[in-house]
Amino acid sequence: MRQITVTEHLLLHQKQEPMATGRLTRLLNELILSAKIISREVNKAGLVNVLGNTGEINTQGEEVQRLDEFANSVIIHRMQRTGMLCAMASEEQDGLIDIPERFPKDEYFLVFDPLDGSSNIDANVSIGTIFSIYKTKYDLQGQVELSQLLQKGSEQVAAGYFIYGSSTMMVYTTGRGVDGFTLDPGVGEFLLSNPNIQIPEQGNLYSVNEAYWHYWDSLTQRAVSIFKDPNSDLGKLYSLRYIGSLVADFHRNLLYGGIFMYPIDYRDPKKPKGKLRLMCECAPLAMVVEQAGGLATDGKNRILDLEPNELHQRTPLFIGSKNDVLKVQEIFEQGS
Ligand code: P6P
Repeated sequence: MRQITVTEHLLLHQKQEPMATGRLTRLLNELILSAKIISREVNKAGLVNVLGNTGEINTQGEEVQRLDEFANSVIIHRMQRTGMLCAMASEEQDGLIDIPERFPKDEYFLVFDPLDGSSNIDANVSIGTIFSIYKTKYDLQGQVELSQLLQKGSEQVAAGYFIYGSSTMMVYTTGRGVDGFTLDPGVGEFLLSNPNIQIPEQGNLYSVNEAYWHYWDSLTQRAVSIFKDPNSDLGKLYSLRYIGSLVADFHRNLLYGGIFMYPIDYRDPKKPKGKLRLMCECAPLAMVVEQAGGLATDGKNRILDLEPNELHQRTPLFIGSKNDVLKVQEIFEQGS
């Protein structure tokens, strides 16, 4: 079968969009180049002493790994030159990333997590880049304000991730289904490998860090317990799979079926809404999973309906196969 490259796929989709101007295609192509550069470094990380901590602390108070910094700077460097963006925001940086005056601007806003799961870099566990693209609604003359950019996930025009694992893959959606591409390092192209991904309606995997059991409220404990109760009405036995790398856990569940949960826990009073960030992690993955037939909630509310009030707003996350997420929602609704 003739292999379709992601660039061809983007152009095909662009032709099918009557209003398409090619700007989003240009933006995604630049992101793809960034991911190829990051993939090259991730895949040789163990060899060129790129590993190890810089000793710096990022906006989330986490140790910044050299590859984190590298990925962040590659994306910023390449994307600011596209002329398609009015601003960017990175999980690694506190505030907005402005586009320098010397570059043209346009109406798109890119939010990204440059290298999620980076604490696993030294152990060669799969890690990923998550991206989310919005169109701004305001005439952006001059300095863009954050308030003009904070939009709920349902407003995304594109979202997806790159996963750097046994192979490097890109999974993305522009609202017309979800497709997966695998990088052929020999030719340096992402080739269509998983067309029209559909997540199984019910899985048999649940992903959660059970070490936090005693920091969860009783409803959360009940929601997690359902997946290991042989007498539950889920009707099947589940396995626990948790890598501690969101993109890797999400990607496996997307393909095999299952639910990933990162509930609110009461360990850290500074994180009353849980650990994961709404705009650069949860909303893009929620768009992907919904386009693949799954669901994503904060336990009660659809992730894509949550209105962000701040850039690094956190949210609890229950995401994956429709029936599994609905089961959790049923438990939370019973308890409210
Ligand atoms: P915990 C990685 O730091 C990350 O943000 C996600 O990739 C991952 O799902 C989560 O944190 C793991 O968190 O608390 O289980 O170690």
